[in-house]
Amino acid sequence: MCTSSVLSPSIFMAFFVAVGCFMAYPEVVTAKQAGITRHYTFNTKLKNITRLCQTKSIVTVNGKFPGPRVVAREGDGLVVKVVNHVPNNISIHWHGIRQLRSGWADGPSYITQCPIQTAIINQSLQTGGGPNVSDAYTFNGLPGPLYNCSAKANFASKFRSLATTMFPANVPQTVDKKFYFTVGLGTNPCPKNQTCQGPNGTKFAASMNNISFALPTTALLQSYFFSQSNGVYTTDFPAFPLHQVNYTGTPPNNTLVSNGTKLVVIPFNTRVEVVLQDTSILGAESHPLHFHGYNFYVVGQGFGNFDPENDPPKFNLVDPVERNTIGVPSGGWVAIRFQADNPGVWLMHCHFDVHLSWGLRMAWIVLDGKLPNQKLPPPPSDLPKC
Ligand SMILES: [Cu+2]
Repeated sequence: MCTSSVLSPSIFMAFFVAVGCFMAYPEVVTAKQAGITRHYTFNTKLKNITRLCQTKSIVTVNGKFPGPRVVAREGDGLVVKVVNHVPNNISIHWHGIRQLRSGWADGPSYITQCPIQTAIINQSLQTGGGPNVSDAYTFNGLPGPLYNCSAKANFASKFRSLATTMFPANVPQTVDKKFYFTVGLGTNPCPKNQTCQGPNGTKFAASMNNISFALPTTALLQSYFFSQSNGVYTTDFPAFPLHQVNYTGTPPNNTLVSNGTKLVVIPFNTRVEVVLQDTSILGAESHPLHFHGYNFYVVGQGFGNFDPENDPPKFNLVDPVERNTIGVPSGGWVAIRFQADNPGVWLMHCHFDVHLSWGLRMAWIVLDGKLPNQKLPPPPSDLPKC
């Protein structure tokens, strides 16, 4: 589980579900058993936790950090009742659950739902400060022994899919639509009568294709479903950067980003390729990009700028790893492929809290297919209100 205080004023929590017996009994993967429904209650509350010789008040579930284990068997239903005892708004997202046609339960605030409002009436703890940057990213609530160490040898890059009949790698061999997204840092002008801490007195920003994502005040999925996009979002997120430069070379003098709530629209079942390109603007950095609603295949990666002539022939279309989060290499690129078989509105974002809050995110609209089971169902009656 990881917790973060990023989507100020709401808190975004990501959980990992332990699928019980998956490893011990691989036959559950193929044996389609009728699932049961399991009920959990999550009371989010602040608790003092000591890590790295510091004690901090952090958001916990049921007073536990790491959070409680959620156990389920494949095919089970899970009902998690979240009661928010923290003074901030909160939303909960599940990594590893694809949310097939269930985007209403995906979690990210103002993308697929409005956040869960606080059950605390007196909001006296509002500090008005900027985003809190995490001191450390943790596994099971503990920072690693080599914190601040950036290992160059990437063991995980050697992983492959099994690509067997039982565990196939359904990599799109051809694609219908190609995208090239830059990911990186930039600046926004400092508002008048304010002092800013960013480069040359500006405000730090982060962007995809130089667009820093502006969060709407109503949830995108709702606006889309009820055809009320007017004034909420536009569908003109560019497939390529509008200004082409040497993304990993000497950075341009103008580091300004543009700001907007721009989305990409694709038809159901489109076979998509996205090349995510890091930029050296205000420093090259690795960005862990997470895509909601989908798993994708990592078909290629490299350093420097992606070469559309010479890199694609080297793609692995046979047994690439299937992921929902991928690190865009610092000063490099990564190419992913997926088939858009899950209708809805899906967030794609850097998982570094500070980059996310600076706008390193965008969203995809995947349209309904023709068949009844290819359409996004209506929202549940208990969807949180803004
Ligand atoms: Cu990032």
